[in-house]
Amino acid sequence: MGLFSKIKKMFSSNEEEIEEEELNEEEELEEIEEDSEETQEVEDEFEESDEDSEDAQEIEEDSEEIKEEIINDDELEEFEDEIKEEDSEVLEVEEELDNSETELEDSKKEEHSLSKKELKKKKKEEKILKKQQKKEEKRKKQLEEVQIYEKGLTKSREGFVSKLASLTNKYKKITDDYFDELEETLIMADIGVNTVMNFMDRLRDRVKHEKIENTEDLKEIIIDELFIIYVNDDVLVNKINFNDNGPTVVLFVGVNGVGKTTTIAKIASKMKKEGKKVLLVGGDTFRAGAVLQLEDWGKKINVDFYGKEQGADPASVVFDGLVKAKEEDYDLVLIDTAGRLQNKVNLMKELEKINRVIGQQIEGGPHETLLVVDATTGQNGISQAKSFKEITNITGIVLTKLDGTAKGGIVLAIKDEVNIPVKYIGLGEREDDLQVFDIEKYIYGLFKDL
Ligand SMILES: Nc1nc2c(ncn2[C@@H]2O[C@H](COP(=O)(O)OP(=O)(O)OP(=O)(O)O)[C@@H](O)[C@H]2O)c(=O)[nH]1
Ligand SMILES: [Mg+2]
Repeated sequence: MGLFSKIKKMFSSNEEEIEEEELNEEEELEEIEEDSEETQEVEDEFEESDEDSEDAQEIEEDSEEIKEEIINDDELEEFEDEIKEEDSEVLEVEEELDNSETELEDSKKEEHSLSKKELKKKKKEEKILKKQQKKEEKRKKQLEEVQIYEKGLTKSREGFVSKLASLTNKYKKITDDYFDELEETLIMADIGVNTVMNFMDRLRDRVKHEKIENTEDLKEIIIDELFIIYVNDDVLVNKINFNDNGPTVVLFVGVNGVGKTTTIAKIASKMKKEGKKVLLVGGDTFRAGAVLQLEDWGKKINVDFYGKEQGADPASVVFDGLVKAKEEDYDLVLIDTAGRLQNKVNLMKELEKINRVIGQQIEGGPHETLLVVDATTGQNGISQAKSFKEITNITGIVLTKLDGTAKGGIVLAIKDEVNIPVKYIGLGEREDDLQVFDIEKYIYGLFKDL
């Protein structure tokens, strides 16, 4: 089975699995109910034994009375027989009493072990319930995430994916013309010329070796090969590298207008929801209004902000912000920077200075330097990634505005040509429109209709 088939199966078979599990859990619950019926029976028996012992007590009291009467009246002989009878009755009752006492003990023991059993079952019941709730939440979250990908990638799906589909319809058989048009379609989708060239070579090889003739049979192989471009033997790291000893510092870089400030707000909002104490630092003192924009976001999402006036030295803002972060025990510091400096040398010097200050203040910092790239700028975005990689150590990419482009292929190109993992994707302008990048959900969201 191809990779894509596996992914598709994973997301769509989720429901069946859950139904089966729910059936199993129902059976377990029935068992528990049967057990508690058993407990009730033993409890009833226990009550009956109690009644028996009350009877025996009464008889004993009676015989005491009779004995007293006899002594008082001195009519021993007359009552001798009666006494004997009574005595044997008492003996019988005593025997019965003994029996019921051992029975009582037995049932007490049973009752004890059953109540233990009962307790265990109860705990199990609670555990099952909790498990069910957790599973339900997880399923809902996954479904929601997949839907967000599907929605955010609508334009790309309608763009190059539907072109791919019509290509399959147009050429039933694989021909040179088909390959040419496929190549063109992929380049138009911003996968990047180099990536497409390598991809086409691999595809031609597979067609030859696996003797594939129909374009229909090639569809899934195309998706698998695109997937392979991204994964490319690497361990996929989409997680933020958190600092265990003190605040984690994340620096955001990128040219102007790509979505740095918005992304910082989105990540801050997400991390706050996860329980982290977050500080925003307004390191973009270059552009008028930039400091205020970040401060406003802070107010909106209820996250603290540190900043100075426009024109202040960004490195000094960062310095003071980190002093505050250490003193007040922040978990996460997100630093905004200016994208627009007069030239590359200036930008490089500025970033070097900021990096130095961070490293001096917090060991191992910055723990991440995320380059923000606007997906709608296509190949220009790839060039930006290449330039930034030369001037500073980029650890991950945030690809914004994927909701606004029909060229979702840039995700594949950026990984293949720049070899930096995409860690987050932006799928809208609101604070919730951010997703941790997941290649499987991405591929599913893109090709589910193919
Ligand atoms: N549709 C869409 N719009 C986005 C996304 N991310 C950011 N934007 C919009 O892009 C515009 C620029 O975003 P900013 O966050 O100000 O970009 P910036 O990189 O900080 O810009 P400068 O501070 O000028 O360098 C704003 O209008 C945002 O709402 C996204 O994922 N999808
Ligand atoms: Mg900004």
